Amino acid sequence: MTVLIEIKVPDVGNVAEIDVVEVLIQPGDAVALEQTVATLETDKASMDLPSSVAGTIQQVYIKPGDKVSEGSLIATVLANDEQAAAEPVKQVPSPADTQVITPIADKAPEPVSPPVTASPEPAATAELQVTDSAVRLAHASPSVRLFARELGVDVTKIKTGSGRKGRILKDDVKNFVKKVMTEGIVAVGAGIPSIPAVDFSPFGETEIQKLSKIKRLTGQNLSRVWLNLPLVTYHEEVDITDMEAFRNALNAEKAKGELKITGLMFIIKALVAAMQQFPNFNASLSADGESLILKKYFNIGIAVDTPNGLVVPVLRNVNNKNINELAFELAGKSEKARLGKLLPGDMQGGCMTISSLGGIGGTAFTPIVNAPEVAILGVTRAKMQPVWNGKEFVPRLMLPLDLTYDHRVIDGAEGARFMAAVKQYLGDIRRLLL
Ligand code: CAO
Repeated sequence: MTVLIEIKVPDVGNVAEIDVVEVLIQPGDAVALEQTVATLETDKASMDLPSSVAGTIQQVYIKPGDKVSEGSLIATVLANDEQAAAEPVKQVPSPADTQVITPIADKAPEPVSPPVTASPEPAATAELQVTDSAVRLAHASPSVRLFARELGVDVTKIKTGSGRKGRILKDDVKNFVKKVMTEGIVAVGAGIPSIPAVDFSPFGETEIQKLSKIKRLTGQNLSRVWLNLPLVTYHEEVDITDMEAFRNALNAEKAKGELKITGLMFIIKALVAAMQQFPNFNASLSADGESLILKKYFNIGIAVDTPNGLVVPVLRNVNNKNINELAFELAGKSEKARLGKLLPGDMQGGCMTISSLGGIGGTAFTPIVNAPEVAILGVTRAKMQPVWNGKEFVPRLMLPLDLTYDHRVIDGAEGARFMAAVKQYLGDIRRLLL
């Protein structure tokens, strides 16, 4: 038994006239399921009509340039045996059958005026599965769609084409791929949509200023970290009244012009003492995320603000250096940084970073980990505060600290214990000698 199936224009959403752009079949052609048989075009979109039946084209009723509408007959297909078996209606007997229902060859409808289907039941008509709204279809020819498919591009993601009526051309597909490859380094892996470009001119005058190379590289690195690491920031306040008294006494002993000690040197020492106590903070996660690489050296990166952007020179073997040596080394490296003279080696090998904004101000912030390190310490401005000592409020100099850590490596409790240790060291710097 053979089944004759009619391919008709489906409901494309109240469009009176649809242009036939391309006809891709002719009588006698074998047609596969989902194979495009024609391209139609409305004012708003172009649509490929995939065949929902596999078989042999028996008759074609349209040609390019024709105008059709919903229900117009496109072609008739003699369905293959498997489909014929599944098709309950509109059966056409094979030559061996005696009971002729529809003599296909004789009764084929005239191409110019497609007949109403002999079998009105929906199951008898293999209408093309386009979509229920032409507006949602991408405006591209079958060859462009094929090209896009070969490159793994979903054409519906290309919003408008550069062809007539916004038709998507091969070049649009190529440009789309180029855009994804250049912008996608950061965003596409995570499937994050990019921020759309905005024309600011309606709002006022603007000026374009190129970002420095340092800013561009820092930006890429920070975005990568932000997207890859689950970051937690923990805030703490540390009483540095005694430490500050000692620091002032030290500086008072210095001759005029001699390098002064800032509180940062004590923070560096306290940080390393806490890292020795909590080795997970002096570590990096292996690339496969399966193990922790514990470091036996203590190098601290210091974020330095320069006219060209942020750079992070590294102070090496901090555990073996005293406060004066650290002050001298940081002064030299931050000067080099501001003059743009740091060498790559000056910025490598850090174990943990300190970002100190204390000289500027602030009460708290959330620094971003300098991966592959697992934590960073933020510092903002110390200020006198009334602190309850059990009997009375006393004025104490309180230093706000912010610890951001990679939660894959550091647990919340571990982070809090680490900061409690830093607090203890800075609260009583004699403990650094223990
Ligand atoms: N609270 C109060 N005062 C502070 C302080 C704090 N937490 N930290 C520093 N100060 C004081 C210093 O004692 C110094 O005072 P005097 O002028 O009276 O001596 C003054 O602020 C300036 O200090 P400094 O910034 O020159 O020195 P530092 O050792 O504290 O910091 C450095 C050195 C290189 C870290 C710093 O100059 C710098 O560049 N900071 C910016 C880092 C940055 O941009 N981080 C952001 C990264 S995230 O985008």
